[in-house]
Amino acid sequence: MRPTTPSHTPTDQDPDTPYDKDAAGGWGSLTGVAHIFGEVSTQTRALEILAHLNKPKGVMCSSCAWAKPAKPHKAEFCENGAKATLWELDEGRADAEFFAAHTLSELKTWHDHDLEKSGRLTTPMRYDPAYDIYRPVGWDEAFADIGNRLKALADPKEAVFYASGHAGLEASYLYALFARAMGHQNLPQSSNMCHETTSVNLKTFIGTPVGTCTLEDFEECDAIFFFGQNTGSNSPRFLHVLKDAVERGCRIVTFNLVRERGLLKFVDPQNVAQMTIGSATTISEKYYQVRPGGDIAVIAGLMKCVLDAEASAPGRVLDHAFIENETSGYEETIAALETITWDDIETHSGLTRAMITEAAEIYLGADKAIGIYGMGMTQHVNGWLNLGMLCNLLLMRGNIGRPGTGISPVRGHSNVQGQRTVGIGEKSSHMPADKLRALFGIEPPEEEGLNAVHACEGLLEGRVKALVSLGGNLLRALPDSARMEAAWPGLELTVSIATKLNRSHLVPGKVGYLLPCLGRTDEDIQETGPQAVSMEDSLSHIYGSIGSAKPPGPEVKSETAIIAALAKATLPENPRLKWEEWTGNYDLIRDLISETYPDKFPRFNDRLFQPGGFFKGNPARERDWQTETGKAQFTPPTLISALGEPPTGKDVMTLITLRSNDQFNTTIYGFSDRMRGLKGSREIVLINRDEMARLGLEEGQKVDLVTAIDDGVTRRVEGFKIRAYDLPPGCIAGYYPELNPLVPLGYHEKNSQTPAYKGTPVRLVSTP
Ligand SMILES: Nc1nc2c(c(=O)[nH]1)N[C@H]1C(S)=C(S)[C@@H](COP(=O)(O)OP(=O)(O)OC[C@H]3O[C@@H](n4cnc5c(=O)[nH]c(N)nc54)[C@H](O)[C@@H]3O)O[C@H]1N2
Ligand SMILES: Nc1nc2c(c(=O)[nH]1)N[C@H]1C(S)=C(S)[C@@H](COP(=O)(O)OP(=O)(O)OC[C@H]3O[C@@H](n4cnc5c(=O)[nH]c(N)nc54)[C@H](O)[C@@H]3O)O[C@H]1N2
Ligand code: SF4
Ligand SMILES: [Mo]
Repeated sequence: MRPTTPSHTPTDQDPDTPYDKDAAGGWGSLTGVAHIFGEVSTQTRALEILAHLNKPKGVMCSSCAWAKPAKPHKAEFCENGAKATLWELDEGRADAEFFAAHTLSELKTWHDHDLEKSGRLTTPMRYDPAYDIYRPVGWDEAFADIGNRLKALADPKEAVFYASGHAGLEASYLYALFARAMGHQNLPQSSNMCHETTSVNLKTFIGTPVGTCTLEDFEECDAIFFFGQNTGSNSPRFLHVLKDAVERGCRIVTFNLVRERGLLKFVDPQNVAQMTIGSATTISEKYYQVRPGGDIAVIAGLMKCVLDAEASAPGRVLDHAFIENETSGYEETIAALETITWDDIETHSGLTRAMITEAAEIYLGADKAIGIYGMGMTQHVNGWLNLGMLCNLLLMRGNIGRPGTGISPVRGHSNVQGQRTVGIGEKSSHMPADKLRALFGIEPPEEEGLNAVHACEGLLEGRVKALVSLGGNLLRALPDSARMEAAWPGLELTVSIATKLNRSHLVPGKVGYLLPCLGRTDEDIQETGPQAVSMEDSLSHIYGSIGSAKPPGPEVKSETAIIAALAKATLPENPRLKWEEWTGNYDLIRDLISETYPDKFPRFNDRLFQPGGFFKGNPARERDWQTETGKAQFTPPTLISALGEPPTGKDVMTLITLRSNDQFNTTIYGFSDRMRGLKGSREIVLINRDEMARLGLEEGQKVDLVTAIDDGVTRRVEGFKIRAYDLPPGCIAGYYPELNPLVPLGYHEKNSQTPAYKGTPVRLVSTP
């Protein structure tokens, strides 16, 4: 697949001032925001809306899922939050006139950046295959036709309802209810490509699908261990928490392939002294450039050091009482650990024993430690063992379920965790059957539904016929994206509910609808007046959010209203499914959420605007282990690497796909990866200089990348430029979503099917 080039010339927009050259935050982040002001014309109220971002009764940032503190700063947002907000407040319009002027074939030649930059969607559209354009359609006609087509499916299980983690809890609950009332739970979500490794495996290990930490833990911990999470780009306000922790003496150790700026040093844009005098806070006291998939080996080494320390000071290092009373599998785990040699550890981690011992000393010196991780751990074939090992390390010293300790996966989309909490998921446990029966008289499906990878397999095999998408850009986000794009037009029906145009909308099914919705910043007025929506953050706190911007057009409807109308048009009459009433008053939906999930959402409406959000609770935090054994589970290290197919042959490299701070997933704001000192084209391959010399490659040379997995499919992307970069040997890096055609659909985490976006074997082929 040949990449599309942007229709404009990417420029250098982010001159860092000299004193924060090497730090994240600071003036650099402010110029990043200014650049978005230049790119999209935004409503004059933009600054006022930003001033209330992430504050009670303001808008909750629609970008990442980081926590919103009870006592916010004056400006409680980061560069990315501002970008996402301004991008949504865009005054440009992709309206009926826009669509009349461009065929989908033409729009397919546009860059992702330019598609979204065409502005907010304003009118419901239906694809006209005769002219290859989208044409306006009335809402009533659209709802009726979609409803009829969903009803006409031979089996409701031929429908798939995808959700990206944006939409609020209210719309998400109705979506999950709609699917089950229709008779399926094919509810894949963006987390299937993200933290599904967490949802499935943490549940097995410690009995909770989410992290155990709250903000208070970060105020008490003595050490934080980071594995494969890029705070500076992906959850920037978390840097303030880390800075405060470092300043009170907490020690931070990071394992990452790339020397990511935010985790090295940080200039606080809220701190006048740091901004003007320019002393940046060192975040990671130790930073180790581990090899891809090398975290199992690293943690095996750390665990060995813990055992050595225990041998020197028996009874003083391990938390014996905790291991005895609260865990199972310890002996088997230690037995497996003992078969691993330091040679294996050094080879697979790329670090020396001395380095790992030095890091272990920090772990041993901490009474309370926290383990943090992100996609560097989850997006691997053996991501399950990455998480198993991190749990092992923490459990050895009782570092879960005590204040100041815990395991903390940093989640992505602003409401990705919450959508799962209110039923978006393929399992019956996501929306309890007894509640569905009692509240609505619905007999829900028992058969497990399809996750993202299984839905794609179903689509390739012709079992999946209709796809509804609540946000997102599935065709760009999925693995094997070129192969999936070829299969997509075989769908009988596609329905996309979206704010902005993206590549997925350009590949409709035989019947294709594009329905414009309000974003979170937009005012949402229904029959009973202005409505709030709500979301859950990475640390399991739930908040209300009220939009106040003028909607992009009179026809644009809220996500809640669109889903309710689709459900009403599809389902048989049932007086207990009060779609219209619920649309008129979202408080009623929150009451239903309380009734369906009484443990997590008691008095939901009363607590909607509690400063800092309300905590939904976490059993592992209380040492209530809801696992099969009723105990926290140690996991024997039966493998030494998280890679599925370690590179064989001299020319095979492990590909990791990265995101820049100038993108939010498939939304490309611009072409500057300021934090990594890269700018201009995104069609680049990063590789270290020794590997360049070994493979006979030169800076700027163009190469094709070909997947080195032999499953009968050729996967190739063409014309990517070589760029020297500080990476461990044996690996190359490039950007998501440009490189997604290379990742095979079947190459995924073993238990959860999370694609192995961080560990795909590929060959570089020089092109003339
Ligand atoms: N600006 C911005 N913010 C975002 C997003 C965005 O696209 N842009 N996306 C949001 C979403 S949906 C998500 S899920 C999160 C993702 O946020 P993160 O979890 O931080 O995910 P990535 O940036 O994909 O990769 C994380 C890091 O893993 C490292 N890494 C790769 N392989 C390995 C490995 O084998 N071991 C170790 N130790 N490290 C490795 C990479 O160098 C990278 O720094 O961010 C959210 N926030
Ligand atoms: N190679 C590779 N692939 C990856 C990853 C990787 O690290 N490497 N990361 C994976 C991860 S972590 C994730 S989460 C997925 C993300 O996959 P998705 O969630 O599917 O993708 P996004 O890019 O977040 O979706 C962007 C689109 O959402 C729509 N949108 C924005 N705001 C709203 C809103 O308020 N409402 C509605 N209805 N629509 C809205 C807009 O139309 C926009 O174009 O990608 C995955 N893919
Ligand atoms: S850290 Fe995340 S939630 Fe907070 S303002 Fe930045 S992007 Fe938004
Ligand atoms: Mo994600």
